[in-house]
Amino acid sequence: KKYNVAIVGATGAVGHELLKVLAERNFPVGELRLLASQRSAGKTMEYQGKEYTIGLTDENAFDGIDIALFAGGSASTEFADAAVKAGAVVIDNSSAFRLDPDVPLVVPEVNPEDVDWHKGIIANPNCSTIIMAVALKPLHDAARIKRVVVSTYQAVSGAGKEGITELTEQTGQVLRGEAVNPTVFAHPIAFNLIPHIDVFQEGDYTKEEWKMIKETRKILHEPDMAITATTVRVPVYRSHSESINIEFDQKISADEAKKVLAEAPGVIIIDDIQNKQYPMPLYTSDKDEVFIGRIREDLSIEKGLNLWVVADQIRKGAATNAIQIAEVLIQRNRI
Ligand code: 11C
Repeated sequence: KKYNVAIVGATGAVGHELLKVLAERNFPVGELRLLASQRSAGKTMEYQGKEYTIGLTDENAFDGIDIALFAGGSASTEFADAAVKAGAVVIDNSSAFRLDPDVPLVVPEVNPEDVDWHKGIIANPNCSTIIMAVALKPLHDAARIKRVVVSTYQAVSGAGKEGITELTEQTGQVLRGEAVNPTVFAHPIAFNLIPHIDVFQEGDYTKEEWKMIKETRKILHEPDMAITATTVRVPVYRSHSESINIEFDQKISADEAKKVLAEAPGVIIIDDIQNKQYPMPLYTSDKDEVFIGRIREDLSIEKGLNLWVVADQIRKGAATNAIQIAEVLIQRNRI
């Protein structure tokens, strides 16, 4: 069976990646409809050697569509309901519905069964949340997590194509001794780190930090799990990195953790310190897995681990996860 697929926001960084991943995974696409805002409607994009003209996203754009992949942004609040009314299942990469109790928030390696209770919309979590959840779930099953302390090192492409352009331009400007003019980020990002992603909210945490806390609790079905986060933008093009400290209820050694993670779905361990092997964003990009290394016991507490986790946030953190959700929907007969 084939499915008619719409991509809303096809021209952005996530939209491009959605198209790439659909093709790579040989997703059973029937009709493909590429949609965007007025600014991009009428332009063309290619999929499997065929040219597609981008249509305008509006209420009537979803007739006959089975799966509507929303790349993110304000289109979701504006048009997700219209897509559902037209009979499509929406897989939404924006933050609009993630914490809605009527909307499943799904990472297929972690909580695939949550797609079963969807009412038309399934939310794709925030990129840094997805990456962390894939690493936490197998360890939580093995030794019950008590508390998580995470610090992120997030690539500029998390802010879209404009983030990449800003880093490139500023790097050139700094090297030529010219002044830089930040527009995407609050401060210069070239040769700098910015401990501020998205807006500041309750308790002086950023929205990105709250996403990591609240979304992880929902995905793991642990509404009270103690999680604290510091999210930082770094001058890296692609792949988010995370330093994760975990305290457990039960003792788990580094060796046991390595065994558990080696068998976990969607995880690749790179942890060979003798040969200086550990995950790095330069080498994890354009890949679908979550890479974990520097797996070691936290010697300051009795039952703790430290991990270094890296993954391509546009792939596993967005496009790949969304398409995996569509695959799970098909496997579980929920479409
Ligand atoms: C970033 N995590 O790296 C953000 C981008 O909630 O899907 C993704 C925003 C979201 O800037």
